Amino acid sequence: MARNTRPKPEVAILMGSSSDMEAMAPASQCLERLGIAHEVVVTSAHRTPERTTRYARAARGRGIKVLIVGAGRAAHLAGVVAAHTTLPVLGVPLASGPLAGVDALLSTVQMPAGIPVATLAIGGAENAALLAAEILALSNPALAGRLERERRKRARAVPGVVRTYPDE
Ligand code: RP5
Repeated sequence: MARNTRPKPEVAILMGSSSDMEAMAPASQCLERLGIAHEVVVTSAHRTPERTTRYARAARGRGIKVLIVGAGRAAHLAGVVAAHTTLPVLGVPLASGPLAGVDALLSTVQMPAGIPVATLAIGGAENAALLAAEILALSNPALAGRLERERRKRARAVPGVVRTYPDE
């Protein structure tokens, strides 16, 4: 019988609704580029509160090391997840309502002392993935090397002087 050699996910990307999928896709794409095993889960703090709680409580035992949590509007998903685990929780406020993400930003960033949520920019899914990778790279030198290479690639894409006047 073939053994399942698929690596266990180290990062979980959670979001409150299927409608968040597009905004959170850059997180998954970035983790894939860096070769980090992860899973993407839709679970809601208010529509499926028991499932969300179960997931957060089981995460550490399943080998998850960092949780990226995106939600829009009155975004309490990251805070609820953080309440049930001491794994690092990276919150991504999403622009999904008439307040364009400012509501989600304030809900995510203003956690009372004791239950931390490290909050990214509105729509900051890619940076959340990079930050998760940096956390994992603390104990993974090969990944640290891949992150260095990613930085150099981004630096090469910045052109420097693009115009002089008068021309030579
Ligand atoms: C939040 O409410 C979700 O994270 C989503 O951003 C927003 C709207 O959800 P839907 O009504 O589109 O499912 O819970």
